[in-house]
Amino acid sequence: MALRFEILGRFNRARAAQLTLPHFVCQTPLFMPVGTQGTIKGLATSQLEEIGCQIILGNTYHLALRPTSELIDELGGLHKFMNWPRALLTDSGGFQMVSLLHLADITEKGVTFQSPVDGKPMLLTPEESIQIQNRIGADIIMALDDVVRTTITGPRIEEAMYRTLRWIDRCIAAHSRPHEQNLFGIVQGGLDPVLRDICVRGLVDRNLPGYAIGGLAGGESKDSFWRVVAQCTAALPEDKPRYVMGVGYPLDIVVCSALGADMYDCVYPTRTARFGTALVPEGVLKLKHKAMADDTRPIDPTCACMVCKNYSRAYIHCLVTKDAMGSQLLSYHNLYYMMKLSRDLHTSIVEERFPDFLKEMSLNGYAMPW
Ligand code: PRF
Ligand code: ZN
Repeated sequence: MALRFEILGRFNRARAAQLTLPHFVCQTPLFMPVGTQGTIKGLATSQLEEIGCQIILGNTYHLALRPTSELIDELGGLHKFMNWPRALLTDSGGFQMVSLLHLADITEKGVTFQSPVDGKPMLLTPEESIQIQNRIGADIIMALDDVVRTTITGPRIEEAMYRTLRWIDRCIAAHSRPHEQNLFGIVQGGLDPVLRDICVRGLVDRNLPGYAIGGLAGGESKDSFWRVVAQCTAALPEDKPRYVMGVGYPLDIVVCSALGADMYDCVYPTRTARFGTALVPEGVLKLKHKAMADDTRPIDPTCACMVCKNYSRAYIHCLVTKDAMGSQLLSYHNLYYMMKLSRDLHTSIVEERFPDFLKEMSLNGYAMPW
């Protein structure tokens, strides 16, 4: 195991912890921005440090195609290649193929797909996914899982859950750097509590350094989503980090943290920035709106970020859709917002003020589900 997880405070099921990884000591709950080709679109790694990012996500699938994991390995690993001194996590690649390439096909061997480079059929096995992730060198690597949409029903959900359990053993056997990299297992099982329970138990038996809850944020109702998270966090070990994959919206992160989850990742803050939307305490602010054209206020007058200290809504309105700087400034602010949200969650739990934090958030106009 290459991590330490120390719980610093709790409120009911919520916890605030210190997660010590090979490259960085992180505070949880934490949000991980998503990079694809070894970059968070539009931001330099020095800016990510300035914003307070502790750990960022890289995608095995994208990195394996270009520049290839062999080259990253030769050049000293992804940390060095992208000049990021803090923690990194790589996803196993299967989910990206299934969600990006509808041509992907899953068999017991692995995930087969057509190469977007030359159209040739390719196969990603659990062993290869781990070998690639070992070469890339992230602090946390993810098991290859069989992901199906939560909105489908029937035997395919059960097949995918059992296959994910069979694949975890192939992943564990293939992992060559357990003292430098942490392999997390992924709980699947759709919205079925019986299948989720079997999957949690199966993974917990393998005594992994951390666990992810997968297969969510795919169009299911909030109620079903929260129910699965609540069930999984209640059954996963107290002393290991819990990561809800592909989540999410600020409110989802608050709710999942209240339910005992610790880690999150989502393209939302940076993707929505590229569409001209800023995250603010009241929800969202659309910078494309014509009301912004002569608005001299910062995006969020209560925000201490470089963008809010230096630029007006009017200026960003003018840039948005016309110059890359518009989406860069918005991505900077949005990630700063997510980092502040993570920090506020952490400190309010440690300082036993979590209920006050929830109340303040609802006063800002967020409708809470309780
Ligand atoms: N599995 C993997 N990556 C993911 C997910 C998953 O279930 C999700 C949730 N839909 C986001 N990213 N490997
Ligand atoms: Zn700001």
